[in-house]
Amino acid sequence: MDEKIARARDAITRADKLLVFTGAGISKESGVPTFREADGLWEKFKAEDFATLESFKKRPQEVWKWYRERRSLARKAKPNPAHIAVAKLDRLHWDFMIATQNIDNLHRRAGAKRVLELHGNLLRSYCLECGKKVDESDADLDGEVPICSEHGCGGLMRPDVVWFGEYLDPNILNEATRFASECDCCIVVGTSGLVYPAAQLPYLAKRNDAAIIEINPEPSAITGIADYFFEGKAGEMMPVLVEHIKEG
Ligand code: BJW
Ligand code: ZN
Repeated sequence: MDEKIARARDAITRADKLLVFTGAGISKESGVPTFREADGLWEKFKAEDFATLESFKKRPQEVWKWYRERRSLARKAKPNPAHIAVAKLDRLHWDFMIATQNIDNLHRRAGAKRVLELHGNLLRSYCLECGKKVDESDADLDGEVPICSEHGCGGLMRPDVVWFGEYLDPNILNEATRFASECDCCIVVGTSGLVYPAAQLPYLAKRNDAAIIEINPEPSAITGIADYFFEGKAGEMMPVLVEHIKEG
């Protein structure tokens, strides 16, 4: 194990271009639930009832209630040692990027600056009619479905997240794709690797001969291409990997 840790650390330190790709598992130790585990969100809430535009248009009140609860949880949650270790890499590494599928804002709250939010941000909303974006406070009217405040618009506001069947922001996806295709080390933390196009990022990195390091308590769809798989919790393993890498 120690030898494996040393080699993985070495791959991180030597990398000219370093990508960290994260999923819900990195925030689990902060109390934010994952999706596809036995106690995950999709166990209680059907994805097609809560994470599609069609369901939102049919039942905006119910979908908003779900997102408000998740907002409140995300606001109360604190970055855990894994987010903090990733933010340390952001400070130390000159050519670095986090591509996260998470919408909980915890990477930024841990101090990371270079973050690509592939699936949006829970704390923002946008208008279905005119596209106006607002932060949480503007759209957080108690219990009501928020309506656009743009003069004369009155459109329905929706959470600024990517639902199934929706395109990811092309600028963000392109930047993540380019970065992954050029990186020489990719650390994959806490994702089942089942949701596309995000899940293609480690494969693009692998195609560029990048070292793939994965942290997950369970094997994922990505484990097959991992050079170093650390079977464990992000909050325990990530700080170990980043230990000894010196702050500048
Ligand atoms: C720990 C831990 C600890 C536990 N430490 N780890 C190609 C092939 C097949 C299908 C498709 C394809 N291309 C597109 C699709 C369709 C679809 C898709 O991928 N479906 C698959 C599920 C089959 N993709 C889309 O629809 C995407 N859009 C798109 O492709 O547009 C083009 C298009 C347009 C029109 C028609 C067709 C295509 C959009 C996907 C959007 C995903 N949105 C969600 C919801 C976001 C909003 C919200 O949260 O409400 O994003 S779904 C959900 O899954 C969320 C997550 O970001 C995403 C990924 O989940 P993640 O993070 O991997 O979590 P889990 O729960 O799956 O895994 C957690 C992991 O953590 C586990 O492995 C645990 O073991 C581990 N863990 N504790 C470390 N302590
Ligand atoms: Zn509007």
